[in-house]
Amino acid sequence: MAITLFDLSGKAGRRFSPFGWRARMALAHKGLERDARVEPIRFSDKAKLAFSGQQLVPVLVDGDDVVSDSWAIACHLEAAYADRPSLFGGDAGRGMARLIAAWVDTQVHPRLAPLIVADVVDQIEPIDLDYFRSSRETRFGKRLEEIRAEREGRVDAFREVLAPARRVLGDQPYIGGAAPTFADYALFGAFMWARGVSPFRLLAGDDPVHGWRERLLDSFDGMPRREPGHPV
Ligand SMILES: N[C@@H](CCC(=O)N[C@@H](CS)C(=O)NCC(=O)O)C(=O)O
Repeated sequence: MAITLFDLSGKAGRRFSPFGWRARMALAHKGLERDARVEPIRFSDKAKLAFSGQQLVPVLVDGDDVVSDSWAIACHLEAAYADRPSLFGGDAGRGMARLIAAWVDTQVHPRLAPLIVADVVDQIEPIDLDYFRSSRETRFGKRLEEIRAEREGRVDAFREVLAPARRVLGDQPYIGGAAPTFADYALFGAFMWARGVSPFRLLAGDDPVHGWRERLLDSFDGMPRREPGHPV
């Protein structure tokens, strides 16, 4: 069955959506990423998503199924490709992956966004610049340049919010245990967003989260590392 992933796209097709990365890693986990067609969606292209009944990427089209929202995409893949490696490791794992995704959405992304959002303008097409600047300056209540100027003072808060992951990853290679699950991809998406747009250094080299990120960059034959991005 033909699979298409509608994913956010910047300059030269650079893919940096954290939620797009969750979906992309989930496809890779199921062995489907290589053959999936990618439909790049710029911020100004969102009318192309009208068929999905909403305006956000990622959207997965799998045969007759149209699935939007990265969590719904993971659940769809888990059900539709149940004979392939599990994304959750059962119902209990699914519940915990959902908690991790919710933690990333509500705690990690809000602390990460101010560190990197101003750099997105260098990675998007000119046609998207006005929309991006005005939507983000409204969201943050200040100019992108002001947000960037404050980031050195905010990086500690970002590192602190990773404390639960740091404690676990000091003892085991992945949040999922010996191998990654969707819980790992939920957090990893945040780092792929950052890597795709910003040279700002987020993690110290001796942070267990740094080592975990390295392992995931090398996963699936280095697929994430091959994506253009800043050194991390
Ligand atoms: N809950 C959704 C969130 C999707 C989302 O926020 N996507 C962003 C890209 S990271 C988007 O489409 N933004 C469009 C915009 O900002 O105009 C998911 O998990 O997929």
